Amino acid sequence: MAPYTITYFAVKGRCGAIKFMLADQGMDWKDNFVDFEADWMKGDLKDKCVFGQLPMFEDGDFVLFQSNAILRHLGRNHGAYGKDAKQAALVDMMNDGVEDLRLKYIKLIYQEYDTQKEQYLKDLPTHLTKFEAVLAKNKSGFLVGDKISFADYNLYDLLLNHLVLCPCCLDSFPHSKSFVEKMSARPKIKSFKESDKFKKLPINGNGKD
Ligand code: 6SG
Repeated sequence: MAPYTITYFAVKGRCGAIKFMLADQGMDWKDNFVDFEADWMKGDLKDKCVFGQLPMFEDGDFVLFQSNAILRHLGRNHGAYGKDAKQAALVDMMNDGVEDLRLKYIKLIYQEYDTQKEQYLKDLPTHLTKFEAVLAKNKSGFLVGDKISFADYNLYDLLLNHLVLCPCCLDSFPHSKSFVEKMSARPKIKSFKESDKFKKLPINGNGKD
């Protein structure tokens, strides 16, 4: 039986990075999809969630909320959290940077898509430049040190979303582009992306991407 269960809406959303990480680390999980109208709005699950939100992650009888806490938990358990305390702090820093951009992306998708997309794409290079500089400096091709970390899966997931939003958004960022290519070429990520588990889910819950 899969050791992990992910309870979330039937979207990639905030579970995209978690699933790339699990797949790449050779871990299986069970998806428990929650229907927004039928289950979430009418049932009592929301009241049982620590912050009234999903995803919920179950590792046996250990239950965890907050997508970034879930990433960190997996990073600790699967050796994807830097090689020492300083690298772990740098991984945290990079993941917080990814979260800052993800929040902007989510705001665009769910609140401002029809009015602000052009402005968002104008501002995007300013944000992407920062990740580009880190990737250019670190010769391993990863964000921190010479090993993959949970922040890499998180950045990868978010860059894929941006490539759907604007297919040429990485054209002036060669290191970011090759980061995405290298991540996509990892055999377990490649086969996960070819699976129904990945393909059947839309990126977001409102049909916008
Ligand atoms: C939504 O915000 O997917 N959780 C979401 N929404 C329901 O009642 N800081 C934490 C974390 O990192 C944020 C959690 C996050 O874990 S994620 C949640 O629980 C609530 O608040 C974004 C996402 N949206 C897609 C979606 C499908 C069903 C509900 C939300 C229908 C489609 C879009 C909105 C309604 Fe929809």
